[in-house]
Amino acid sequence: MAVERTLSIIKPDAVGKNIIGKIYSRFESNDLQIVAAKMLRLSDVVAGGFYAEHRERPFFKDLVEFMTSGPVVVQVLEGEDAIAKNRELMGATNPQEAAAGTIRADFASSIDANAVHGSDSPESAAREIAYFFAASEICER
Ligand code: RTP
Ligand code: MG
Repeated sequence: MAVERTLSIIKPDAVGKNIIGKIYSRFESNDLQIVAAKMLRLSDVVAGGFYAEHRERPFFKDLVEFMTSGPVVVQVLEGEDAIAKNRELMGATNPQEAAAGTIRADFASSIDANAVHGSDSPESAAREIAYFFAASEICER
């Protein structure tokens, strides 16, 4: 296993539920370190560009509408096997299918309002980290 970085987003539903800290605790207690973080409101253009791979999917419009409905918290997580580990902590996309004890099983209410995003491959992680952070905004730990 190698030390990796992955891009994580706490989505508007979870920010609205005031559970940023609870989600950060999941990362920290599983040896993922937060090496960059910011809160922001995504515009349609920024949310659409982030999810560009889904542009032709039927849920794209709802996805962009949801991601722009309130502030999000965006962070870079670093640790051993960080990309797969974060996906495991998140659970399945649909919270009803997410394993017990995962972030989505515990905090998400629907496939749209599913609390968190996490990069799904090294290529996505590199692209998504660069989408939100300049190299100077990522802190060595
Ligand atoms: P994410 O990208 O947000 O981490 O989620 P994911 O990898 O688990 O799921 P992905 O397939 O990349 O889909 C991105 C987001 O689009 C919404 N979605 N809705 N209605 C649907 O069938 C559907 N499928 C996906 C979800 O909010 C998902 O997180
Ligand atoms: Mg995805």
